[in-house]
Amino acid sequence: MMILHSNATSPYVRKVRIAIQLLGLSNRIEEREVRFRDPTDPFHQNPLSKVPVFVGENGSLIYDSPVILEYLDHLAGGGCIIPRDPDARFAALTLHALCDGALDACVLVMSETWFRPPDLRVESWVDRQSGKIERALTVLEAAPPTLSDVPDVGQIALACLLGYRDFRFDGTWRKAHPRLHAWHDAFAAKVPAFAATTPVDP
Ligand SMILES: N[C@@H](CCC(=O)N[C@@H](CS)C(=O)NCC(=O)O)C(=O)O
Repeated sequence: MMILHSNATSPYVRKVRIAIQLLGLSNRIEEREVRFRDPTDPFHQNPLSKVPVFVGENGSLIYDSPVILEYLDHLAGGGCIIPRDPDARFAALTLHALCDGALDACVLVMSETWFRPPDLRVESWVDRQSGKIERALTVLEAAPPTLSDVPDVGQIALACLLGYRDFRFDGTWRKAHPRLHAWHDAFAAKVPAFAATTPVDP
């Protein structure tokens, strides 16, 4: 049995959980919720102490989420969520990188409130990160990706980015981004794993 070291609120883990279901791999992978503060939790085998962490077929340790998605695609035979055609492939990978970059900025914004007392927060830093998120959403709103039969890694990442904006930022993106709103709803209707992985605070 392969293992996904997991967390119910992480958007990066959510990408992996959606991919597992899309690729029909659920019965080969056991999910284990990590205990971040427990130094003996096996996910710390990733020296960065970040989830997701995956243990592959031969016991190999695999991270971070883009690499895990590539491994899952390989397990499923290849060319499923990472297209083989070069144009489609690099479009999907670039969309994936854009959405992950926007997610990184979201997590940095949240970290200001999670880890810093109010008098030590740096507004200019939050504004800088918020600018990245806003510019990414503007570009995506101008041309949302066409939803493919089996969503690729870029589309999975976009759905998880929008889901994270709902979860941690009160869904404020929806009003100014009607095309992304429609895209999000179409993705949710097409991919049951999206609703099944809706994040919840413990
Ligand atoms: N680039 C990584 C990012 C993973 C990441 O930032 N995970 C967060 C949870 S959302 C985490 O584990 N944070 C704990 C920490 O940074 O100490 C990926 O794509 O897997």
